[in-house]
Amino acid sequence: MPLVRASLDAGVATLVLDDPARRNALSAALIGEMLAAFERFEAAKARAVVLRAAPGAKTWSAGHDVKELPTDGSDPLTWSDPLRVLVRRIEHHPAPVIAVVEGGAWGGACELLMACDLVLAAEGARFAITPARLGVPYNVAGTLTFMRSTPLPAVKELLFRAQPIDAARALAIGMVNHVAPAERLDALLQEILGDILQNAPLTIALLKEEIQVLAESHPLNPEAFERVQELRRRIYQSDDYREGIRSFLEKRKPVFRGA
Ligand code: YXS
Repeated sequence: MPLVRASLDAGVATLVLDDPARRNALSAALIGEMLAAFERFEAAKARAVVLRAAPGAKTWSAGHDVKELPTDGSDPLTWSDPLRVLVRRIEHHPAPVIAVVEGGAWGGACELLMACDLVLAAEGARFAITPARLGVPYNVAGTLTFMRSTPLPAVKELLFRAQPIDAARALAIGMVNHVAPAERLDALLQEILGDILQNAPLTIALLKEEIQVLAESHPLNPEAFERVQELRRRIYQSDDYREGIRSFLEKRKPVFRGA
């Protein structure tokens, strides 16, 4: 049973997350199907990609598949982690990726949205960035994705509180481009696609890549990077990290002890 539905119509690709039983958790299997779809979209020279869940979904995506987060002391968010691969694929896809969000976007799903070029949210959509809720030491590139798309005070509040915010608040802090009633989202999407499809695709692809390259250009001292990686290692090898994952699997609140 496919976990995503991919289609291409009049130059516009659509990718629908379709694993409702697991609330569209970004498992390696689901992400593998998304990556294959992006390859097909690029080969077909799709002028835009629309990324959405099934209309009316209560959860857009529950984020990284918690059941795939390692508790053996290895880094849970490495360069080759499927979510990291997907974020980079979207950031460098040579056409606009437009997310249409209904329901909740949790944790890594928020990073996925921030990697998209535009985000259209239904009024009932909610957004939560949750590493602190699970005790996960988010990785440097992922944190930079958050920082690039939302002002620091808002990012810190989202990260420290790990609580969902509504679409109005997400719009106010610049996390999403537009908020509309769910029944108006498709009309808004068509308006935006209509403008994009009238413009030069090569120029749009170049502008997107220029912005990405400039946004990624970050003078990070190797010593500082290694120090942060050491801090992360202490966390993913901590009791708190194991407790965070265990509490999720046991469907109970975590008890963090700072060790
Ligand atoms: O118990 P069964 O087998 O029916 O499965 C349940 C959940 O275990 C499963 N599920 C997930 N499985 C793996 N990874 C997930 N992230 C995940 N989320 C849910 O889906 C089945 C239905 O879940 P249930 O009963 O809770 O559904 P609900 O409708 O009552 O609630 C939907 C949610 C999304 C509000 C709830 O499932 C939830 O809070 N999920 C976790 C959201 C979250 O904290 N995501 C962050 C994942 S970790 C991540 O993205 C980053 C690494 S980080 O943490 O650093 O941001």
